[in-house]
Amino acid sequence: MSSKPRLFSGIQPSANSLQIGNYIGAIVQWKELQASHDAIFCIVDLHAITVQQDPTQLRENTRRTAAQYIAAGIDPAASTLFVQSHVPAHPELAWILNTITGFGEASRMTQFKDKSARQGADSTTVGLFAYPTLMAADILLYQAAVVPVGDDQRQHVELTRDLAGRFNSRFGDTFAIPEARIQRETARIYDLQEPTSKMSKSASSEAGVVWLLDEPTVTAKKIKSAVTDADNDVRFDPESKPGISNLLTIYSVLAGESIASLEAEFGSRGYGNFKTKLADVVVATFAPIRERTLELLADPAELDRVLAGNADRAAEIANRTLATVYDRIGLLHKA
Ligand code: AQP
Repeated sequence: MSSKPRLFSGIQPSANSLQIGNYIGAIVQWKELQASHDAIFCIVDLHAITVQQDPTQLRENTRRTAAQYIAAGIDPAASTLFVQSHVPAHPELAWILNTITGFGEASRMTQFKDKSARQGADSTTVGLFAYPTLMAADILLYQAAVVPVGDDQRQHVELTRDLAGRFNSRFGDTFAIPEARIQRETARIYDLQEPTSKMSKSASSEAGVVWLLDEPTVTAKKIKSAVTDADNDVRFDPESKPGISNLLTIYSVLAGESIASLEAEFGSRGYGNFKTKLADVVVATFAPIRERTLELLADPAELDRVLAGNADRAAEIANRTLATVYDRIGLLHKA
């Protein structure tokens, strides 16, 4: 077993491309942490089906998500990169956790409240309500110490910690208590057309979302059409200048330059010049990832083989934890 701290994180294959918020909020951290951690990265397809998915599209999106992880720099030989539904211990542990989760505490999850409000009561499922306990199972099965996520997932990791502590005190020490790791400055990338809403795969309008697999010309056009305020001063002020502040964050992460130095460089030279340079930076980052993704997708059998081998590695760890859990709660061993 590795002596490095264990890390777990995942992304839903809920669209045919990731968006740059997923990259900046999650994958950038994953890449930094994969050398110093025993890292497990999951494509959480069972989470994706908590909202309606087209079956053919879901299968395709799952491969596309895997290919984007690898193309963006996740190494499936060094880290464990697998598809959630390939390891049945995930929904099995989630069921156990459902039985120690209060209805009230699950009802307080803001992501559920937001998504269910957007969808309306009739299309909101029990699966969406139980999303956080499945996420807790994902993390706890691997005894993960660290969970790098964007800010929107903070509350789910808190619930995971509560459930782990509750299980441990009721049934004896079983789970490691994980820590969320949230990069504060990049925790939330906002929609380019609605800079007070999080950029999201399920956004209602395409124009505000930059997809990793967008053609470079499309990416550049979206950046240049991003909503900004009228005063033309490139300054970081999320309260009164959310649009330009969001663009500064994106520029800073992708170019590895501080916000202060970008303000000094672009300050009063106007938004047009800044947006043109930012479009170049974004295209330079994502064009090679896009090309590599398309290459990987050209050989789906090889991709499936890599995912299957990684799922076996993941299942070995997950099944050990699940067996301990079943034993602790008193389920009868099969003879
Ligand atoms: N806008 C964002 N800024 C920073 N981080 C973000 N993440 C998502 N959007 C942003 C981070 O990406 C990881 C995986 O997200 P997910 O796909 O599991 O679920 P999500 O957070 O609900 O992402 P989306 O894109 O909004 O998907 P849909 O629309 O399907 O719900 C997480 O670490 C998340 O914090």
